[in-house]
Amino acid sequence: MGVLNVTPDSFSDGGCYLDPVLAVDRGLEMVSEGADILDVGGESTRPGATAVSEDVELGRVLPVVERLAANTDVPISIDTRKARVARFCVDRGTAIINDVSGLRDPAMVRVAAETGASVVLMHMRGTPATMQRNTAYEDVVLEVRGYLQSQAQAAKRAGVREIAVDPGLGFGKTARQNFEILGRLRDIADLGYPVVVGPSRKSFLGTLPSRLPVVDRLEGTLAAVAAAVMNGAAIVRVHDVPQCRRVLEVLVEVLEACDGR
Ligand code: HH2
Repeated sequence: MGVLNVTPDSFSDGGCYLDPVLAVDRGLEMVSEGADILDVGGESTRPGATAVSEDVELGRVLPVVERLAANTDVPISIDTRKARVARFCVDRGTAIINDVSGLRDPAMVRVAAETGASVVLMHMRGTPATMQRNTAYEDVVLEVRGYLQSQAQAAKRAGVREIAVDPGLGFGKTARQNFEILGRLRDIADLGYPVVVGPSRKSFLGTLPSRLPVVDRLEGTLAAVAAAVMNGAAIVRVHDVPQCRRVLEVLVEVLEACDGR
């Protein structure tokens, strides 16, 4: 899943693709680099980010979603917490709703159920503005797992057809908790839903002794991707598509070579 942030303030690519023409070019470039899904977002959800209005978000994403849907067969995903934004995008060709607030809003559940859109359901505590204030968990993996299970079951009951779950790396978790989630991802994959992970360039990858800035987090991202896939992840959300693709090709060989043993 290639990340396309149409925002001025995303933590690693903010301001790069605010012009819809540049955004669409970047999306098609990621397709040519091997992305199987394009995830378009119009609101940064980095820690401390302030929410944007529905109209601002729609103004950013709709022209991009429309043009991408007309120019590629790769499924488009809309990264939004707002039911109205999701509805407009699905009406214009988006196949997947990526909701970092985990379908907390009943209106979002209705949009997914009524339109038949697939959903990525992610765990986050609070909101992006507050999430890093409360990172105390008794067992982070079990708590995230329990939340994803109950939200997914409720969504199924409400008629949502296809659900993937995401533990929400960096959303209300300490660096160590993010590493623990990656290491114990199998416990979440055991729920039976495809698991999505989004480690790409995140700050927990820069908290190691080497203290790396965003531009130097590619190798850490790829290490996190490898750990996640070996532990059951089905979809990885990344900015650096060709590098990730090459890592995935090797991982697939490793997994296939052991198949059935
Ligand atoms: N992370 C971000 C945004 N959306 N969606 C899912 N399903 N999983 C994630 O881990 C995830 C996500 C944050 O990363 P990014 O889009 O690069 O930054 P920003 O929120 O600043 O736009």
